[in-house]
Amino acid sequence: MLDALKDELLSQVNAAADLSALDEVRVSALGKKGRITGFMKELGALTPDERKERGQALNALKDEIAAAIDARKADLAAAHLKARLEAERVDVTLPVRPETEGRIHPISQTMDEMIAIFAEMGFSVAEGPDIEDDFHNFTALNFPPGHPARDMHDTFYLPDSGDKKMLLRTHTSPVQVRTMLNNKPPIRIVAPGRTYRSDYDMTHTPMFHQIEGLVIDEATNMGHLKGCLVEFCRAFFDVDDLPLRFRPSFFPFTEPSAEVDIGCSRKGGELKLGNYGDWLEILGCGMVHPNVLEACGIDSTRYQGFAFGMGVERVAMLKYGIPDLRTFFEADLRWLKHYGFASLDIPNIAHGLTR
Ligand code: 2U9
Repeated sequence: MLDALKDELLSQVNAAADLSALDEVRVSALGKKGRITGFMKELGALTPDERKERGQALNALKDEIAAAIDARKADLAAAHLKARLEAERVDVTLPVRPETEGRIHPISQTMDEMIAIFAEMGFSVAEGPDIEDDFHNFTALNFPPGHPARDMHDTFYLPDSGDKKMLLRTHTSPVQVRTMLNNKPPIRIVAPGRTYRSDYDMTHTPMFHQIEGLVIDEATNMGHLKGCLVEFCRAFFDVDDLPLRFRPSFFPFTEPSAEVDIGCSRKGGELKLGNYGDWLEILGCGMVHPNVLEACGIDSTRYQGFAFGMGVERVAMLKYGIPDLRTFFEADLRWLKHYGFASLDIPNIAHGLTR
């Protein structure tokens, strides 16, 4: 009779398809109300001789079933692991999935190129807030009261919030003002960033980018200004003999002031940069006005310096042949794919500004 039970239990153990089915077999055989346990309980009613013989047989059966359960458990665990390894296998030899690769916007690329050139000359990069107050954007820069740039039509003013009139900076010059107020000369910085003017047509967008430079020291003069800008333009446009022309101009914050043209040719409707007799305006500059130095806490009898500014979109369009200003801000992925730059192509004077 125990032989029949043994065969039945062993076939149940071997038929158990998973760990929970196997546990059910264990409970039904060896649990508190299990069949083998049931026979064990009946031993008390037997004579000592019968009990000894029956007890040994039941113990042997119990051990055998328990061992069969353990063996089946190990088999199931191994099969489970094998199935997982099969299902979760990673083929490391597969080629990588094609990732959509981002591009660097021409504005960022152009600013990085300019910064690389100025960094090589010893300039540091300075930054400041886009939201400014009237003092840092206008007053400290010698804009007289009633100057048209202060007009609502030219500047984005924030809703009146009490003591200070806040606005979106119309140039990055307030960054230089803050630098002068917080640092002692010598100062040698460039300030790249977003600027805002209430303007929208073919050649103006309400937000655009500038990079401005400022050098303040005891004997800084216009020769330094010229040398710096000649070096910059030749490196940036990659034309070794690029001629520059300084035309007298006016800005409230510089005296004397100049606008700078670079040599070009427009023959056949095609623009070429170089010594061809024609001229193209590229940036503005001048010697920092003594009123500006004083407003920024610098002794104008001891220090003087030069400043310059240029529009990033304008030079990016020129250098990379981008015909329409407004496309810069349309976030058109096809445009960015065409005009954008590879993300690891970091501008560097030694290795070329772009590959
Ligand atoms: C301080 C003192 C002087 C910055 C300067 C220009 C000339 C200039 C324009 C070029 C095209 C702005 O983007 S644009 O419209 N800029 O012509 N900017 S000098 O002079 C400064 C700046 C800060 C404290």
